[in-house]
Amino acid sequence: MGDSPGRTRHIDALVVGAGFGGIYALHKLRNRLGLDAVAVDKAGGVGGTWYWNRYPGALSDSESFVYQYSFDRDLYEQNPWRTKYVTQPEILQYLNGVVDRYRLREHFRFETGVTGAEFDEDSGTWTVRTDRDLEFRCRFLVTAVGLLSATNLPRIPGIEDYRGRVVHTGAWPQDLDLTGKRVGVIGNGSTGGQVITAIAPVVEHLTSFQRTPQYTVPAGNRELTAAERRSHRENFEDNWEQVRNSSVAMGFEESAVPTFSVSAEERERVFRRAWDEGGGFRFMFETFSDIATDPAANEEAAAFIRRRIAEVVEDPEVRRKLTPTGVYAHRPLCDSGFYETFNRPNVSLVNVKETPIVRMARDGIVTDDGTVHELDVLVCATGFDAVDGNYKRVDIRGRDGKLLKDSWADGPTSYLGLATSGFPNMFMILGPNGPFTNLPPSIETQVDWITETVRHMLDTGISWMDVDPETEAAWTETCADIAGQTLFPQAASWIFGANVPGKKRTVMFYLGGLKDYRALLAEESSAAYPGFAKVTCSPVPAASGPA
Ligand code: FAD
Ligand code: NA7
Repeated sequence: MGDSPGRTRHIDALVVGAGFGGIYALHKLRNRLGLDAVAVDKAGGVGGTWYWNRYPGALSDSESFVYQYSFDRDLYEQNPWRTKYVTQPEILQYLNGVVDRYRLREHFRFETGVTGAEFDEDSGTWTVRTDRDLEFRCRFLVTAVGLLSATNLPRIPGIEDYRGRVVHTGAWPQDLDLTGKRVGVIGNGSTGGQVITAIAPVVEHLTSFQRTPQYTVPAGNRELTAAERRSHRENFEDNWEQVRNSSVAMGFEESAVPTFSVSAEERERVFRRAWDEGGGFRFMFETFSDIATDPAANEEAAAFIRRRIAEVVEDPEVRRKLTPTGVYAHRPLCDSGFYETFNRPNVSLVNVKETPIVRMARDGIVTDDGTVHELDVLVCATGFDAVDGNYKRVDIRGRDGKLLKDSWADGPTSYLGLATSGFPNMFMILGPNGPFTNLPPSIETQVDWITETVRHMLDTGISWMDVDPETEAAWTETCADIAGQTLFPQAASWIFGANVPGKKRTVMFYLGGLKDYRALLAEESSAAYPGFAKVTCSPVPAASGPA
């Protein structure tokens, strides 16, 4: 883009992030509103999650026909995905194709991290600093910084003495080949499950360090039949209508049948069919209506999975360590042979609650029974400082110089996951207390709403809009109320910020489903944004205006 060092670029809108959210936001702001919009990402290219997470086995757990954009039927029809789920290289290629198709590439700046942003009330503009000796002055700041993006690394004493390599799955080095190596993997969530299953056949030895056993069901990945692919294309409108009018937006009808309204034999049949067909969300939400809300129903599903583990895992001690006992209330997982992997002779399992990691030595991990687990590479599949992690790493100052970090000291909040009080014209994609769903349809919903809101401001001469603090507090309460009606808060997961040491446990999602969420957004915009204070500066700062 030919920016000279130290230059301030005056633009209409800055988008931060080049994942699903940032790409679509840039497309809408430039190609629909005709704004001078630029996007930056600290990554070296497009893709967000799918740029960073290049670990072996990286795969979507949303089904491919809904893990993509729906805003352009032609784009959808040209998409060549042939399997039930999609791999990281395929998604990365798809997103690069989207960027080229809509002529967006020249408007991205990569390897450019945003370090700070400050809002000026008088001019109604944001000044955004980067690590590149380049700053932006813009009216609209759209943050698409990712909710599973800021990596969470375990703090292990002596890590600096270790002479092997330490990697996080969310920052996977492109040159790493694990073939024939002794590899340790800390973590057994969605990512840990994928990487363990993928690398076990190629490494010399794999040691899996697990803190909490997980419930996971088969993914059932397979080639889609020609009839399925045709049906996805031909039923485009109906499928996406169904997705937008569902709760988790995964492309299936959520069950309305309570677990105990059917006989024990029927329950077994339904669970068995879901197990054989595959899919974590299907197992939790397509089988019965109350697995995520009723403890007894939840236990029925959990017991079914425990019985399958007992059938699969041969060694009684390994089986005991792999078998979860608590509530089934993490983000539902699916896998490509996770439990079977622990029958391999080159795979061992350490339960780090029973035998904690005490330190790292030159050659590997030392556990408190005195064992040195010798490792050439340590893989941390330890997840993310989810939702607000990337916001806390940037110095964002809103009205009266207030720091976002301080504003969120008791946990991140927002109105509708889109905006937070005191930070006018900063629109978040997948901000705190946004919908908990398959994410592309929620991202599209939010970007469409942001685009219409910006259009409204341009049309009506509003300079900036700021969420009313009471509206935000009410939304936080709504999200807490809904979460409280589910079993999800009972599991210590990233959904509630419970996975990072020292992080305050709090509600971070709207669990009311995409259908209701979309209705709330429509209400807010059709009533001319009652949840926001609106200010007109004099003179109104110039923007390019709608094309
Ligand atoms: P991201 O794709 O995370 O992009 C955010 C970008 O912002 C990053 O590239 C980052 O570098 C950049 N950024 C952050 N801070 C700054 C800064 N200060 N300056 C500059 N750039 C910055 N969701 C599903 O719905 N289904 C799935 O199957 C699924 N599978 C997943 C598998 C993995 C391994 C992971 C980690 C996540 C998965 N997700 C899944 C969630 C996934 O993150 C979303 O689906 C989606 O990709 C999010 O897009 P995004 O654009 O909002 O954020
Ligand atoms: P998750 O789901 O947060 O899983 C992280 C895993 O790492 C989990 O097993 C954790 O155990 C474990 N962990 C984290 N820190 C430690 C330490 N310090 N010691 C031992 N074990 C640790 O992250 P993922 O990347 O798997 O998945 C995140 C989302 O991305 C997923 O839901 C998909 O949407 C894609 P714990 O359970 O906390 O005891």
